[in-house]
Amino acid sequence: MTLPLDFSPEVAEARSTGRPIVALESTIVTHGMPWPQNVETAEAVEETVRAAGAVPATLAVMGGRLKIGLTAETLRDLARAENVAKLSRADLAACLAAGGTGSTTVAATMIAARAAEIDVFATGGIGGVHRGAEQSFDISADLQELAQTPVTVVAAGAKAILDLKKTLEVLETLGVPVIAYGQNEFPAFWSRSSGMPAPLRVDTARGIAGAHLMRGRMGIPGGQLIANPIPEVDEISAEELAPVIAQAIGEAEAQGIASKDVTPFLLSRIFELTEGRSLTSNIALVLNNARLAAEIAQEIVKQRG
Ligand code: PSU
Repeated sequence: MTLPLDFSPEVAEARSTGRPIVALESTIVTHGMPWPQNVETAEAVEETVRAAGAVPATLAVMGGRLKIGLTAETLRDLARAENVAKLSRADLAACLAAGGTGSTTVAATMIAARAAEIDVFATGGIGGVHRGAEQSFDISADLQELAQTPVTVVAAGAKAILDLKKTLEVLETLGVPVIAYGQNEFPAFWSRSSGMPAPLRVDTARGIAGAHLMRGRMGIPGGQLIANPIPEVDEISAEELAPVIAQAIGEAEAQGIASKDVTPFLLSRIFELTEGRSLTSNIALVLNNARLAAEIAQEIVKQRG
């Protein structure tokens, strides 16, 4: 039985001509940003990938089909829809089998990208170990996915709402290469600095592509996390954000927000508490990641020969 994959005309064309493709996720659209900035950002991210010389493939599940590349109209419908399922490794197959619709998180997008033979994926920030995980056990499935699925994920680090130290520890345990791009420090999503060194540093797309291909040749399962710091002009300092994040987390606890709802709740509260500045930064960092992902995708095509 073949997989229920539908390639958009643009992606199908890129596949047949061997052009570089960058996968993009859809949970950031349905759960990560408010309307209409969510669709505006998704369109700008696709344009950025094109301008940087690759082809964008935004992934989502629609009516039991895994869409590899969405039309502008479908993207708009998805961005506007309410109560869309947020799919991860655990529920992606069940949703497809039931003919359902849902957006893909980092974990689900990695699985889908691999099924569609796409090597590189750009997002904002991966999920990770939530603060207080020693009590709640709340750890994103994104980390396990990075350990299993051979896709290079470009993100601005892990979201600063998380416990970044524990997130790095788990990534180390799982053997996931965490590569900071162009700096020694692991970036903290809205800020360039987390106070923690990244385990690895690579300064070129060429080097990142080379490491990706070497892992494949060696048969090492799993992907790479490329931690690309937000541009300086767009960052919000960690000191400024700390009390805002603490307040949002306090409210989430008081309201009993749990599991998949935690990250969307925190992002939306931080948006309100910073009067929209966190969203402006989030958009800037996603565009920055899209550019780097397009360069890496091109390098992979070049080096594969
Ligand atoms: N990047 C963003 N905003 C987001 C996400 C990434 O800038 O909303 C999404 C991704 O889909 C990621 C998810 O997989 O947040 C993490 O959710 P959780 O912590 O529930 O695993």
